[in-house]
Amino acid sequence: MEAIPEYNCVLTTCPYCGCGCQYYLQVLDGELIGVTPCKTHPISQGKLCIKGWNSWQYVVDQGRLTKPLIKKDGKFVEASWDEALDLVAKKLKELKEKYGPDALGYLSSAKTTNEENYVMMKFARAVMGTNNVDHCARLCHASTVAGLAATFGSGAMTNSIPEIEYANVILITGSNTIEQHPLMGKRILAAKEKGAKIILVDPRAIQLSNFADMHLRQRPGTDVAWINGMMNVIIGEGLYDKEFVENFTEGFEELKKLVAEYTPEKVEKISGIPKEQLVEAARLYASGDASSIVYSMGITQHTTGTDNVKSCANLAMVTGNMGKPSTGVNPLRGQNNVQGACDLGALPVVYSGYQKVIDEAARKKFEEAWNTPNLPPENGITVVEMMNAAADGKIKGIYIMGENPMLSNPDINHVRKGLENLEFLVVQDIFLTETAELADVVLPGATYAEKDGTFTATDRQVQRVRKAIEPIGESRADWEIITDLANRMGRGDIFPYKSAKDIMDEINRVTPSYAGITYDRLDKLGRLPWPCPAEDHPGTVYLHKDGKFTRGKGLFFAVPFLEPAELPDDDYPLIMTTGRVMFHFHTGTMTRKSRELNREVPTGFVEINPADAEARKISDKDMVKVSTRRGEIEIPAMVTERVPEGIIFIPFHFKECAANVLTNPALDPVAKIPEFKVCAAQVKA
Ligand SMILES: Nc1nc2c(c(=O)[nH]1)N[C@H]1C(S)=C(S)[C@@H](COP(=O)(O)OP(=O)(O)OC[C@H]3O[C@@H](n4cnc5c(=O)[nH]c(N)nc54)[C@H](O)[C@@H]3O)O[C@H]1N2
Ligand SMILES: Nc1nc2c(c(=O)[nH]1)N[C@H]1C(S)=C(S)[C@@H](COP(=O)(O)OP(=O)(O)OC[C@H]3O[C@@H](n4cnc5c(=O)[nH]c(N)nc54)[C@H](O)[C@@H]3O)O[C@H]1N2
Ligand code: SF4
Ligand SMILES: [Mo]
Repeated sequence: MEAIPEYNCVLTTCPYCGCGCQYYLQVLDGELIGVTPCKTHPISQGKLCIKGWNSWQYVVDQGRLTKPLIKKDGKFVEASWDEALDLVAKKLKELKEKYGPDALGYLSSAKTTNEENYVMMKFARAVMGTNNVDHCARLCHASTVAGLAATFGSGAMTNSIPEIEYANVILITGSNTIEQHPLMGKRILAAKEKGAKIILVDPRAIQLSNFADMHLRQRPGTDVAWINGMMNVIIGEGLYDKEFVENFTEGFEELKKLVAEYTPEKVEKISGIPKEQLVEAARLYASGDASSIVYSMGITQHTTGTDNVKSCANLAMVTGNMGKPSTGVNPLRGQNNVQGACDLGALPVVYSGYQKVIDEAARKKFEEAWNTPNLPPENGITVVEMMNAAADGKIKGIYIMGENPMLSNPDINHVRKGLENLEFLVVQDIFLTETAELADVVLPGATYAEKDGTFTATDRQVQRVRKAIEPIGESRADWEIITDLANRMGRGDIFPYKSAKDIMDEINRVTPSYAGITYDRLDKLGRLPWPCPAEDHPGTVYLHKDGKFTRGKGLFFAVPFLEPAELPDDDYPLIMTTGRVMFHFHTGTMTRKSRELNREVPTGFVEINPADAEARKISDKDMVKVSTRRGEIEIPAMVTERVPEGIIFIPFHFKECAANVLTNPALDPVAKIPEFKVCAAQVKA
C-alpha cells in the first residue's frame, strides 16, 4: 500500500518586516510547500502581505548555499565544516594576536534570531575581546535609539500596532506604511474608517496619499523645520497640554523660545510647505485626544536623524500625547528582528537590555556571567566606521553574519575598497551575495524555517520562530555555527548551548527587560512585549504610562534646523532620495528569488518628474545615467508625478542599478547613521 503523505503546519513568524505577522509553514513529507495565515494572530488577523505569502520560496531556492566555501587562488572551493571552521578559528586568533582585538569587526544580523544575535555579540566581546559589533540598525533606526533614549529614556516604539486603529489623529512622516509595513498600514486604514484624520508629511506621493486628509510635501531633509513650525503654531495658539508639560517634562522654556523663530512663513521658505497647510496640520494634530506619530526612514536616515527624532518626541510631549493608548511616538522598525538585534546587544555600546559597556557595574556583571575578566571597557565602532577603518587599514578582519553591505551601505565603491583591503573576511549567509563573493570563507547559514528561536517585532513583542524542515544541504543554524567556533577557540565553557532555548535561558538571567520572556510562556501566550521583568509579569504594551517616563521626566530638546550634508548645485542640480518598493526587500537576496515578486517589479528605476524629464529629453522607460559625487549608474527612467520637480527617487534593491553607488556616506554625528535620504544628483539621457 502507498504511504499516506505526512502533512504538518508549523506556527512561526514572518522573516521580512517588523510588523511581526505569524503564519503556518506548510510541510508535506518534509518539504516546504507554502504558508497559511493565522486567523487568531493579533497583527495578521488571517491576512498577509504579498511578501509574507511568498516568504517560503527563497528557503527552497536552488541557489541556497549548501556547503562551506574556502577561497583558493581566487576561486571558491567546497570544504567540510571542520576545515572551514578550523581555518576561521586560526585566522581570527592570528589577527587578534598580531594586531590586537580592535583590529577585528563583527556584523550581526537583524534577519537572524534573538538567540543568534546574543551569541554573536557574546562571541565578539567575550571570545574576541572587542566591542566592534554592530548591525544594520545603524543604517536604519540608530537615530531613533539615540533620540528617544535621550528624550524618553527608552529608544523603542512607545505604543503597539493594534492600538493605532483607535487613534483619532495619525501623523505619518517618512514612512511609506502601506508598502513597507503593510499590516500596520491596514490598521491605519481601519482607523480612518472609524473616523480618524490622517496627516501625511512626505515629499513623494505614496499609496497613503490617496487616503490622507492632508498631504504636506516637504523638501527632503527639512523635517526639523516643519516640526518646529507646527510647535510654533501649537504653543503660539495655546493648543499645547500645559498640565502634561508642567507635571511630566523638563526643558520647555528653551523649546518655546526656539520654536518661536520658526514661523509658518519661515518654514515655508525652508521646506516648501505652504504656510496655511502647516497651520491647519498643527491645529489638527493638537486637536486629537489620541494623536499618534508614526515615522520611519524618512526621519531617521539623515545627518540630522537624531535631531529629527527628538523633534517628533517634542511634538508628542507638547500635546501630552504620551503614556496613553493609541498615542505616542511610533518608529516602525524595519527588519523582522531589528528590534531584537538591538535589544540583545548587537551594538558597539551596549550588552543585552541596553546595559552600557562603559558602565563599570554592567561590565562587572557580564564579566561574571561570562566568566571572562577584563571585558573591553570602551565603545566599539559602527558599521560605516568599520568599512572606513577597513579602507584605511585599521581593521584587518571582518566577520559578517546575514548582512550584505556591498549593496546596502552608502558609497559601495568605497565599501568594496574596504572589504578588498582586509586580510580576512568571513561571510555567513544563506546565499552567495555580492558581499560573500569577496570573502575568504563563506559559511552556509540555515533560514528561519530551518531553526528555532525568537524574533522581536517593532512593537517590542517577542514571538517564536519554529523549525519546520531540516536545514537544506549542510547549512546550519547561525547560533550553532558561532557556538561551534567558540568551542574551537577554547571557550566551550561559556558556549555550552545545545538548543536555542538554552540561549534564551541565559538571556533571561542577564537581561532585565527579557527576564520573564521564556519559551514556556511564549508557547502558551503566543507573544510577550518587553519590558517583562519577571515570569509573573504580563509584559508592557505601551511605555511611559501616566507620564512616568523611563528616564523620569520627558526631556525637551530645542533643536535648530540644519541643512543636509550635500545640497544641489550646478553640476548636481537634483535632490536624490532612496528607499523601497512593496515587492522587494533590501538587497533582493530573498525577494528576487520569487517569480511572483519579480513579475511585479523586475528591476530598478529612477522616479523623475515630467518637467525634469522633459528638460532632459527623457521619456518614460528610457535608460538614463544618474550620477553623484560618488559614482554613476544606468537605470530605466520612470517619468511620474510621484516625485515633485527637482527631486528623484531610486529604490536600493537592485544590484544592476544599485542606488548605493550614488549615496552620501556622511554620518549623523551622534547616531552615525548615513544620509540615505538626501544627496545631490544629476540625470542625463
Ligand atoms: N517591501 C519592503 N518592506 C520593507 C523593507 C523593504 O526593503 N521592502 N524594509 C524594511 C526596513 S529594514 C525598513 S527600515 C522599513 C523602512 O520603511 P520606510 O521608511 O517606510 O521606507 P522608505 O522607502 O525607506 O522611506 C519612507 C518614506 O520616506 C520618504 N522620504 C524621503 N525623504 C524624506 C525626508 O527627507 N523626510 C521625510 N519625512 N520623508 C522622506 C519617502 O518618500 C518614503 O515614502 O521597511 C521595512 N519593510
Ligand atoms: N540607499 C539606501 N540604502 C539603504 C537604505 C535606504 O533606505 N536607502 N536602508 C537601510 C536599511 S533601513 C537597512 S535595515 C539596511 C539593510 O541592509 P542589510 O541587512 O545589509 O540588507 P539585507 O539584504 O537585509 O541583508 C540581509 C542578508 O541576510 C541574509 N539572510 C537572511 N536570512 C538569514 C539567516 O537566517 N541567516 C544568515 N546568516 N543570513 C540570512 C540575506 O540573504 C541577506 O544577504 O539597508 C540600508 N541601506
Ligand atoms: S506585513 Fe511584514 S510581517 Fe506581515 S506578512 Fe508582510 S512582510 Fe511579513
Ligand atoms: Mo531598516
